[in-house]
Formats: sequence, C-alpha cells, structure tokens
Amino acid sequence: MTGDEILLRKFEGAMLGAAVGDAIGAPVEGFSGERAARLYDERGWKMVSGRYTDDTEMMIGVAESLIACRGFNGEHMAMQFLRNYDGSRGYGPGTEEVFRILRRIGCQRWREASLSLFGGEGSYGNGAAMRVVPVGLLYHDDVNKLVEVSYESSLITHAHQLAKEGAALQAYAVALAVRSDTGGERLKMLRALKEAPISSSYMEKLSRIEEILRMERHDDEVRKRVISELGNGIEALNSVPTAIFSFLHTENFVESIKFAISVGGDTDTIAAMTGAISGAFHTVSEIPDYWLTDLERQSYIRQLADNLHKLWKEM
Ligand code: F2R
Ligand code: MG
Repeated sequence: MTGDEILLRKFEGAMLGAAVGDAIGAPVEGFSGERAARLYDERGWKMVSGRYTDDTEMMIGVAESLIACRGFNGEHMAMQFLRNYDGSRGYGPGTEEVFRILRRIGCQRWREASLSLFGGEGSYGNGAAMRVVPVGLLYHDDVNKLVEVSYESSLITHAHQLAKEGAALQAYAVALAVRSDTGGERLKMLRALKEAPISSSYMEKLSRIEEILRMERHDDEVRKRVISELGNGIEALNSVPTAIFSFLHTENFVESIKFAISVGGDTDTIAAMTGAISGAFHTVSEIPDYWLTDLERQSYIRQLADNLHKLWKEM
C-alpha cells in the first residue's frame, strides 16, 4: 500500500471511527460503566441500532462546510449546522439555544451567538470537541492552522476557553494519530500533546493520563482512576482526556471502543472521540464490518472522508 493509500484509510478510519463510537455509545448514554459493558457483553458487542446522534450529525456539518468552502467559513458552517439539525439526535441544551439565537440574528453574526450563554461565560460542554475530527484531518500537518480553526469552529456554539481548548486538543490528537505510523510508540504521542497550547487544567489531566498508563494493569482499578481523575461527564475537560486515554491504553480499535464504553457516563461522545483518534491511528481496515454495515449513512461518511483527503492534497 502506498503512503497516500494509508493516509486515505486513516482519514476514513477517523470519520467512520467517530460515527461508530457514537452509535455504539448512544443507547447506553448515562449508564454506569458496568451496566453499559454488561449490556454489550450480552449481545456480543453488536450494535443496538446503528443510529448516530448529534456528535456525528455535527461532525458531518463541519466536514460538509470545510469541503464546500475549501477551508473554514464561520457563517457557512453555522448555516450548515442549522440545515442539518434534527432535534431527535439528542443535542445539548446550550447548542440548541445557540441555534435559536442564530435563527433570530442571522448566521452572518455567528461570532456573537454563543457568547451570551451561561451568564456570558459560554458553554464548556464537549459539543465542540466531539465534532472537530474534520479539522484534525484537514490540518494534520499544520498545527497553527489546526488550533486556529478548532477555536473558530468551536466559537459558533461554545465560547468558553475550556471548550475551545478541548476541541483543539482532540483535533491535535487526531492529527498526531494520522501522522503516526501504526507501529508507533503511543507515549511519544502523549509527549507531543503536551506541546499543544493548553492551560494548566488540561496539562494536569495529561499528567494524570501518564500516571494511570504507568499502572500495572488491573482493569477495574484503571477504570476507577479514569472515572475519578479524568472524568466521564459532558464537560470537555472531563471527557476529551478520557477519550485520549481510552486510545492510549488499548491495543486496537475494538478494545479502545470497549474501554470507552466501560467508563460509562457520556458514552456516545467519549466513544466518538476515542473512535476518531483510534480510527485515525489504526486505519479503517481495523473497524470491524459488523459495526460498519450496521452504521447509518456509512457510505456518505466515507465519501466525506475521501473528499477531505482530496482537498488536503489540493491545498
Ligand atoms: N445532550 C446530550 N445527551 C442528552 C440527550 C437528552 C435529549 N433531550 C434526548 O434524549 O434527546 N448529549 C449531547 O450533549 C453533549 C454535548 O453537549 P454540548 O453541545 O456541549 O451542550 P451544552 O448544553 O452546551 O453543554 C452541556 C451541559 O454542560 C453544562 N455546562 C456547559 N457550560 C456550562 C457553564 N458555563 N456553566 C454551567 N454549566 C455548563 C450544562 O449543563 C450544559 O447543558 C454530548 O454528550 C452530546 O452527545
Ligand atoms: Mg450525542
């Protein structure tokens, strides 16, 4: 396989990996880790329905807009989010409020809508990080642009610094996974992540990841420390580091998704972000057919990945 063919498989792995993680996590969102893992153990880890949620719907919007505009255009991306919006996908209340504001003031004022939320500090939810995969792919070899577009695309719905940094960290993890060779050493990736422009809150989480990774493996203890020290919540700070850990701690795509589900909580988003990093690292070839065939709109998501790869080559 040529380097370019491998790269294409990494782009497809990231986009489809995110959607697969989202669809697997959705039916067990809010469950404890034990309950979520038990449900899937009983059904041999077959998907329940293959239906994706807001995570994938918004990731599709980011990809469609980057492709149509050949790069970031805030007004267009905000319009694309509104065009794609399906209220049955389980959006966060803050994001739905931003959509109402955007409909009222117009998408040309996309920079303003998210600023009024939560008493003016903006949302620190993980809604910007969960959809950022296409940014990590398109700018995988240009970290300054990657950070800039992660922040700008976050601002459409999430103005809080922790939400924007979480998105940049997730995009950078995807980019590093794209750049790594599949036999590469994972701890190198963790060291590289520490070079990202992130505040002490995220830096502290990355140090915790390193400590937990060094533990002698006793899965229940590892899981307990992940939940209490990294988190399994809806906040970017309590979910992006958990997704990074789920990838670093495991050997292949399937195990990374199983681990992400087994921490419980915001399972669709943690598994989506894990699936994006893991799929980018291991390539689409490692995502089992029994997950891909059940996934809603899998051929369209693959086509978006292919178009992002084509755009990256033309840039
Ligand atoms: N929302 C869900 N799942 C529940 C679905 C219920 C739904 N009604 C249904 O069943 O159909 N999942 C999705 O939400 C997460 C992403 O959320 P996002 O887009 O970041 O939303 P939001 O509302 O901006 O933030 C989430 C919550 O975090 C708290 N919060 C955020 N910023 C805050 C601040 N500055 N101060 C205080 N609290 C803040 C709020 O409780 C927000 O509502 C993903 O899991 C996605 O899948
Ligand atoms: Mg969701």
